[in-house]
Amino acid sequence: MAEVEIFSAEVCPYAQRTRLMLLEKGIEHSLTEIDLKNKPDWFAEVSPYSKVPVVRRGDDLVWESSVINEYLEELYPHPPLMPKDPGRRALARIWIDFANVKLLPTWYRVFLEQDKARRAELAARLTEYFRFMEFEGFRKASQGGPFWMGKQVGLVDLCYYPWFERLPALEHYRGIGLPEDCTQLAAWIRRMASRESVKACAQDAAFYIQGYSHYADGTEDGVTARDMRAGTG
Ligand SMILES: N[C@@H](CCC(=O)N[C@@H](CS)C(=O)NCC(=O)O)C(=O)O
Repeated sequence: MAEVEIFSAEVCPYAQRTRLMLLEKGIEHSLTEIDLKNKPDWFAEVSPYSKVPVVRRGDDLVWESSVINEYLEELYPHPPLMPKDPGRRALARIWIDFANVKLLPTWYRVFLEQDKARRAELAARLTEYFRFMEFEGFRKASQGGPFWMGKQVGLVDLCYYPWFERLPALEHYRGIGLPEDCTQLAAWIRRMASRESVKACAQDAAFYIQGYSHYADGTEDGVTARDMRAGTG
């Protein structure tokens, strides 16, 4: 029996963050797929927020993808996916926080918002965030390296990439793409897409376009959509 167990869902970008982490580290694990539209009764016992991902290891039950990935980084330090220097570690955490607190709530609200004027405001904010990531984030933090924190792939790359695999759904439903001047982010997406870990759990555009249809027509009523609408996601 594998030491680490992940409760996951194929559609879920947060779970993909942790699946990428397990693959990049080569951590042996077992995966239990949760049908988010029909969660088993026992799921409440392992997931206090009723969300994936959750990781179980011995007596440890850990949820929240960013917390899980740092937990795994501490337990399995090789290969290191965080910089050594405290200042650079802090910078990595700032960008992970930016994803969680700014980018992703706006991303989901652009899908969920049915009012066109409010949606246009959110779309403008999302585009501004993409540029901020390119010019204040990637270009500075990477110090000329191919990945977010430099030479090696790291936690920040794994934290953002799943949403960039889903960009075709954003373009399809909301006509929003990566701005043309975000050239380094565009190259980083291609670089990430060619990694073995990414290929091992990638899905195509059609899968995501189908997966986001209920977000786009406003009928999605899962815990995540409710949290994002309420500003608590
Ligand atoms: N902040 C959480 C978010 C996890 C999350 O929202 N997962 C979604 C799937 S992508 C989920 O399980 N939602 C349950 C539901 O919608 O009912 C994390 O980082 O792990």
